[in-house]
Amino acid sequence: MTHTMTCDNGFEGPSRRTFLTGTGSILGAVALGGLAPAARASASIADAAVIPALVIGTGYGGSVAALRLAQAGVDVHMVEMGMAWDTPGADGKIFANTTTPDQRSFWLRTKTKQPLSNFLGFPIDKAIPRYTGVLDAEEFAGITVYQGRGVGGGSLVNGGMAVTPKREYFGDVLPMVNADEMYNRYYPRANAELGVGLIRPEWFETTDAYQYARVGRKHAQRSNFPHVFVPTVYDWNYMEQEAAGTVPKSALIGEILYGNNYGKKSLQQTYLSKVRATGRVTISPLHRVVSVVPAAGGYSVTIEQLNTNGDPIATKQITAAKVFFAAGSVGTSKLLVKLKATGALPNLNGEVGKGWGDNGNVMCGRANHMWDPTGALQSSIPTLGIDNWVAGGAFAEVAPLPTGIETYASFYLSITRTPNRAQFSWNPTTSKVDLSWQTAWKGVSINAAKTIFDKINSKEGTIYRTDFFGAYKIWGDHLTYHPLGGAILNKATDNYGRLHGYPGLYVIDGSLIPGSTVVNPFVTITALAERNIEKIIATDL
Ligand code: FAE
Repeated sequence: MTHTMTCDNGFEGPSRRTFLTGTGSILGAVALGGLAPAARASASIADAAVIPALVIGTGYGGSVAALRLAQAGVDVHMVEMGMAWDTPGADGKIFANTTTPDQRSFWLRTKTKQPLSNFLGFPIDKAIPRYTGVLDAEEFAGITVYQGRGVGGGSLVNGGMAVTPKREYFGDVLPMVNADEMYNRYYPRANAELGVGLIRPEWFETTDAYQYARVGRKHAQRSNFPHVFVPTVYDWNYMEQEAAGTVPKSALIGEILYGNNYGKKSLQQTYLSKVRATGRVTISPLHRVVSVVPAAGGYSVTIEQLNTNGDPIATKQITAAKVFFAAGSVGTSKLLVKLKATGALPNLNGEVGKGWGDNGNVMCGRANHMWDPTGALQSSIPTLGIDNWVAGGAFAEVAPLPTGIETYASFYLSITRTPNRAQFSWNPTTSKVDLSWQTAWKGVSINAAKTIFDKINSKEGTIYRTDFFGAYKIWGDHLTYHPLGGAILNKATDNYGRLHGYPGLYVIDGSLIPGSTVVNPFVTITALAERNIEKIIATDL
């Protein structure tokens, strides 16, 4: 594998970030005042509105669809169940720090559910007020699926790792899509629009903030694993200024999981800022689509307006000629499965709800020797990955543990090759959508990750940390950050996301992708959306 420093078609990267967190007492982070340059929310959609195009969700797929439709002259309404995230809280900041979660941090929970639930053996989750916060830890029987909630979708909370899969693996990701078109046209377009860039190598080698990544690289090298620098959408110049103390800090004070107040180019700074500039798009935050049924003029869509307690405060019925499902893999799949089963869209085919995967996510930590400190200062944006995809089916991101103290730990999120795929189905007893994922299925991913970390531990004379996910639990095997699938391209839809059985209904998000992107998914979701919307605009409008 290449040790490439280029981003396009380059490598795949490791995974996403994430981590940690803790309580203010354990982790000493700080916060400065100031606001992110967030986009403004627009007026909310009117009851009985009749519109040409409705986009459900404001993540990657939804933002691409809205921008290209608006540029083609179509008026678009975007409906988003989460908040606008354009107004600072009492502390002068829009988003809470990862180390000090508060009501802004979680979607409708009274206790945090942090991906890394323990530290030094102690549980670190804490009580918070119920609120329409930015990170949803959505629980299914066998897995917790983390997702962003708000205008910008997953881009609000994700690690910003912007990775294009290596071309030789693209056939494993989207075998039904022409790779030449993707690599010549749509991946470059997505990378350019998202503002993807690489860390300056000289800075990487010298800054305290990436000591943890340099230690991770050294251990990988000593076990003969190739490493790669992973492109991100964080503004690297800004991070260097953070280190120099000339701008308010974000990545360097551990902001990430509950939003970055500065530095990260979320969709609000990229696609959605262009969306607003068209003047053709309205965004309704705190509005949740609950039904779509055929009607004269297209589709009748029922939308609930929510308060910040998550309760419906109004119901709106609108008519849209075209409806784009961009509610994310879980959101879109749940809607379609429910609408098919309850008779709203009975002609959706039997593929709806199928082919869901977790991108093989699994996390672990290693305990380093005292002579290998990983640093008290750790940038929250990962930028280094270890590649053992060909030999072991694992790609591991060297992730931060930005606790503010020296932990002597290396922490990793691995993306692994796994054959396991689950199905969403309607449960008439609970009137909810279930997911058939089983926790034991993560065993394949653990074994893949072990091809890297057993070898490194053996070479370094080190052991796994057992204090991050519960008492004596090595593997973070209970979650995913990368839900993919549920309305697979060319199965539930045609080859461009048109839902079978219903002209004018489209899927344009991560639910089109059959369970794995081999690397972090959002660049592929964006590029596929660019491909599909171009065809739809050319032929259906
Ligand atoms: P998504 O971005 O999830 O947007 C869907 C939107 O629809 C959300 O804003 C929902 O609130 C909204 N919605 C859902 N249901 C409804 C409804 N019924 N009515 C109205 N609105 C609704 O979808 N990926 C990477 O490539 N690199 C990373 O470093 C990375 N790190 C991550 C870290 C975390 C903590 C998490 C949670 C995810 C991370 N991801 C990362 C995954 C990435 O964010 C995710 O694949 C994309 O956001 C999915 O894009 P979609 O457009 O499919």
